[in-house]
Amino acid sequence: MPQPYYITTAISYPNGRPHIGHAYEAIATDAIARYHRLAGRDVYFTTGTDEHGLKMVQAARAQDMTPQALADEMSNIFREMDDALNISYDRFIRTTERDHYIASQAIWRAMQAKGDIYLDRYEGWYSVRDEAYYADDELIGGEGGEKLSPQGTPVEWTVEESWFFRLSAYADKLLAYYEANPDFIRPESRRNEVVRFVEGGLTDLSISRTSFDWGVPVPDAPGHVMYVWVDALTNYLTSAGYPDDPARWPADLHVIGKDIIRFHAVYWPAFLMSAELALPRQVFGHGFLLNRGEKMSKSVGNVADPLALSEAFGVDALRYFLLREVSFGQDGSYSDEAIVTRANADLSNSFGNLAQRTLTQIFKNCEASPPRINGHTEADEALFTLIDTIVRKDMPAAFADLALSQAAEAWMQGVFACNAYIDEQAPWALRKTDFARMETVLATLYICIAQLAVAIQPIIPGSAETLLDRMGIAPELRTFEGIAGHWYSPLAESDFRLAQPTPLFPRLELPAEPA
Ligand code: ME8
Repeated sequence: MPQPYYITTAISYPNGRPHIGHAYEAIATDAIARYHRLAGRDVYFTTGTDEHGLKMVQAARAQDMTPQALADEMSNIFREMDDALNISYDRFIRTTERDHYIASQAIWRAMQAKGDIYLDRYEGWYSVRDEAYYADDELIGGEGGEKLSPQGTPVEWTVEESWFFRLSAYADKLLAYYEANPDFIRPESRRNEVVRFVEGGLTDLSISRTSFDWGVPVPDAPGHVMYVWVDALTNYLTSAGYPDDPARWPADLHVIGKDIIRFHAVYWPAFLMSAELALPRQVFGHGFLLNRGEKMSKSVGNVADPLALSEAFGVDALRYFLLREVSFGQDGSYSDEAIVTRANADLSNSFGNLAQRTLTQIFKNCEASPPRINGHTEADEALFTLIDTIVRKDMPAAFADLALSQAAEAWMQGVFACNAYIDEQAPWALRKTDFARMETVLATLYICIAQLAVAIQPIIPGSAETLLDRMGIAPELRTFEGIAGHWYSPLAESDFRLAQPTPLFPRLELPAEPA
């Protein structure tokens, strides 16, 4: 039985169109999911939209729509973005779906049965944008002296009757859990931030609202809907089949942005402990994407549309750029120039050119059929050994450790080595002097290129597939282990013939208008 692996993104607020930060999270999570599939696991990958809460009510009102209509329209656009970016999700969950109401009410009842939920009055500073209450000493001053949340969003003094969750009872249990599971929160900087926050003591959490009705109804409490974060976090359980058959639970990895680490690494495990459910194995807080080093904001007008970027540059150029350029866990910056420069250097000039040169020579000189190896030299052996190490050791280890940019970097080392080998061996010159040696050189490159194409599938799945199809590589060979051990035999069927090769990654130009 393959080992199960359950991975999730955060679920996005569909109060507006997706931005590049949403695309980044989906792409990074997809690469990890695809890596685990290649490594033979039974992967279950979920993403979706978080449709309740005051933020949705207000965004809908501003556009004279119902929250449901806004959610329907925007959720579709998020799903279209995922499809356009080749995101291999197994379920796209919407929190307005029926099974999600059932799951949210079930976890509520479980926490209530534990004695962790009580009714009280709430007064505090509430940020609609963050959908969160803040303590007075957490607030910061704005430019005009107004009070702002730690995220810099406006807050309002709010008073309401509310159900509370006894979060204060969980501080010690959480700290013990972090201690016993040092990898629960990553990267290290996020873990330290969470531990410091919990060590400061936890206050009980207001978990219902009476001022609007766009949410999951609290069981047996007319007039109360759940605080949006209670139902939002529960999406991971809903998708796992909770409460009837939570066979997919617990999650192996929640991939989220650094701004919502507290919800996932403090509130969520406390809810789960209260409901006596298993905790996710890991929460990874990735960094933020900045536009040329600046925060994206609608008012500045520098919010890039991921669909426009992928249309302008190609899905795989965008995916490769984001995963190669941004060290996973750190903030990163993007610009049209940076995408074009990186994609041209690595994909067009290095890998694409290597494949094009090799396949064209096989097409022209070997009757379009991948040649056999006729004996081998030390140089061939050295290249094989290097590519084998990269494909079977370095890249899987980097992916498994969520070091996505390192996986891409290791791959590029392999591409460079192949390019150095082709220049040194000069198969075009051997054609007249030593045909058998030319065949060996081209066969060696053919095998190495197939290996590199297999290993890079998590990052650029579409282009890797196109190349592997063109090269006649059978589907069962397209895994880390499947591709290994074929050094001296051609990988394609003997009657396979290459078509006339065309460039896999045409060189990109900067668009006249920014994408
Ligand atoms: O937070 N760069 O939704 P959301 C990188 N519904 N990542 C970014 C980003 C940026 N500039 N901006 C946002 C929510 N993100 C909640 C989550 S989960 C149970 C509920 C990330 O639409 C952000 O950190 O504001 C989050 O992980 C995801 O995009 C959705 O953000």
